[in-house]
Amino acid sequence: MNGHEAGPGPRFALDSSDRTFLEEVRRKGREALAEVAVRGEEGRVHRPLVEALAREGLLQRLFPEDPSVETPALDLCLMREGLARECAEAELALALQALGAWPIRQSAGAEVRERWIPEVAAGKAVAAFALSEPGAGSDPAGLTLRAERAEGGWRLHGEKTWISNAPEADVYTVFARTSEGRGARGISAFCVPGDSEGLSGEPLSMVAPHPIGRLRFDGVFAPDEALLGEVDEGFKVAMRTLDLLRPSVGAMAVGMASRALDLAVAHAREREAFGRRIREFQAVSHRLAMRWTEIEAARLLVYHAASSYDAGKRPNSRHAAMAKLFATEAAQRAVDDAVQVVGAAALENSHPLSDLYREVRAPRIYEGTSEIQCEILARELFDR
Ligand code: COS
Repeated sequence: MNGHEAGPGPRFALDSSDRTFLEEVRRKGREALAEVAVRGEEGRVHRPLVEALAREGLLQRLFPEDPSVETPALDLCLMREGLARECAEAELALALQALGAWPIRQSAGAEVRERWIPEVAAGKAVAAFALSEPGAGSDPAGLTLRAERAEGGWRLHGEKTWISNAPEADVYTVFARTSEGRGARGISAFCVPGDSEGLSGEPLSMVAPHPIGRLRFDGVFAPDEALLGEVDEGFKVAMRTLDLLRPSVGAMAVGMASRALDLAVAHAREREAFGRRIREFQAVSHRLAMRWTEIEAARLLVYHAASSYDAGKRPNSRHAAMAKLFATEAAQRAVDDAVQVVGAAALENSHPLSDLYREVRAPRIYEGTSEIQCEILARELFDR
């Protein structure tokens, strides 16, 4: 540590315990998780990796044993940033446990919560968040999977698609229509075990390897206790989940972009063309300087969104939207420019930049497209 870092540090920066945690996560990603990750099957849930996340103590940090203690948003962001830089598969597996199980931890009754959360935190149960449908992604208020009243509970009929960890997850948070004609005000959330009778599905193959699939509900029974929160209040369960998760998508984007920048800088330092190192061409060095600045700006927005969430700000939609929007768009530019600097070698499938190039595209779409983040911000900008 140099003299500048020994003091309290600048006001808008991580404190030393956060920085230490980030470094520790990176080390775990590099040393313990990467070697487990390579043994996974592309596009499928990798259970040994989920268990390894628990062995390394990361999942437990997201699900504190005391249910009255909130999931720490900044810790989630630091984990996603650190893992995205070192081991993308581990990052994704961790994020999906948070996304799928947080609504259960937050909104289930004690029995359902205690049935699932300890197993999710121990990496023994895999969780998933089932909101999107073939006809409702950006506008989940239009979802049509319906839950009909039945003796002792509900019966679910319909389809979900682009559900990460489906169809292999052990437990799903499922959003279903309980009142017709009421849009966002007629949706309820349910906790549905993956082995429920009438639940089936198949995996989908995407641009980047990602465990994701479709689900079909043919009269799946959900008992009354499976309801998460109140009847017709499920849309808010979804939005509260996204308030926590969206900054962390930004954090993952920061991690990816930082890795891309590292690779481009290392290349530009060594690579020679026209009799000199290519870093000496300003078209290269200034381009990377711009991307570095954007990554740092994204990082600050992410830390700010997460810290304001941890400070109790609800809803945190403005900060969450800004962090996700800016960081995912900046990451796309960073990865694209890194590919441009490294050139054809970056497009060989064995090059880490080719993986990043495929992986960086989806975060601008899932958990709310960039346009949806702008819509959230525009409404607040004009209505406040
Ligand atoms: N926290 C708590 N409640 C919230 C909330 C939040 N962050 N955001 C909205 N709500 C509440 C509103 O207060 C409103 O409650 P009342 O019925 O009591 O008035 C209700 O939810 C409906 O809100 P709104 O009218 O704003 O809903 P819209 O249908 O207009 O949708 C957006 C708003 C566009 C923001 C929403 O549809 C969205 O986020 N879309 C993207 C979804 C997404 O991420 N899809 C990807 C799938 S998940 S991988």
